[in-house]
Amino acid sequence: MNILTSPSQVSLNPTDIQIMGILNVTPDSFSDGGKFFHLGDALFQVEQMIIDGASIVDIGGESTRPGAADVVLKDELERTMPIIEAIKQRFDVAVSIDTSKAGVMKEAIAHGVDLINDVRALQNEGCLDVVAQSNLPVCLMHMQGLPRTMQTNPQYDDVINDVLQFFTERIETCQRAGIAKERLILDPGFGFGKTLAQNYQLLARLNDFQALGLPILSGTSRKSMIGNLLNREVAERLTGSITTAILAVQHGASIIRVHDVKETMDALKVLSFTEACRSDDNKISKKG
Ligand code: 9MG
Repeated sequence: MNILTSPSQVSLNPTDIQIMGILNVTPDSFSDGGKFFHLGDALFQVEQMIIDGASIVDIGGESTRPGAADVVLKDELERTMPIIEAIKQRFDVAVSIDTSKAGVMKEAIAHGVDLINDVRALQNEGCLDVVAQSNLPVCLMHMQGLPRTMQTNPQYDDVINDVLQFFTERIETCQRAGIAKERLILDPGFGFGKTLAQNYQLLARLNDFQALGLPILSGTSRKSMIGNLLNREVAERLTGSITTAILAVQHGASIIRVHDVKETMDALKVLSFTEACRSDDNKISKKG
């Protein structure tokens, strides 16, 4: 495994491990209380994430936490475009737009983003066409229901098979729309219409999705699947977040979406060095 730290493009090679740092620019962002909503604060946070090892910064102007209300196009554009522009002017980092709106995707592409991250997997009107007209990679996330109600009573015949089927259908739909399979990234959508046990089943069997031959993105950072298991408030979920990030990489994920970049990077370095030492071939130079 190879931890990428400073490419300005997203790697779609599953042996390259990348940290995607989260920058929510929503006033009600669940784990940072919206404190990075001001441009200067947001840029400071981005710079720190890059120093700490993020190779992708994910910008989201719509809260997707359970129960969140919808945001209109104009508000989402006003929240996200200035920060995308400012990051692109100042930093050499890949920028991802977290949106499900075709209008936001279109503007973000015009502003030079490097990745589309859609928690609705391009199912909203116009999204397939906008992405097909670009050459960008796109993350297709699985969600059952919609953020407002998704945690009410999630139902699956078999969560692994159902998510696999969903991905198979979305991959085919994307290809038919003119989006090459090689541009796709898959994400099981931890916390998006799943019970606690279903989330951990997905984590334990993340490898099953490798059968589809695409990179896997995992986002568990500070989520309820950690809080509810450990009985921890959002501010106390760091250990659980790092543990699930490392498990996800061990189970096949290559892009890890996190709030705590520095701590996750430390854990990844430990994992990577351990893996490198698996074959004792005297190529390892670190002492201690
Ligand atoms: C925007 N967003 C919130 N959680 C996410 C997750 O788990 N994956 C992806 N791709 N996006 C997410």
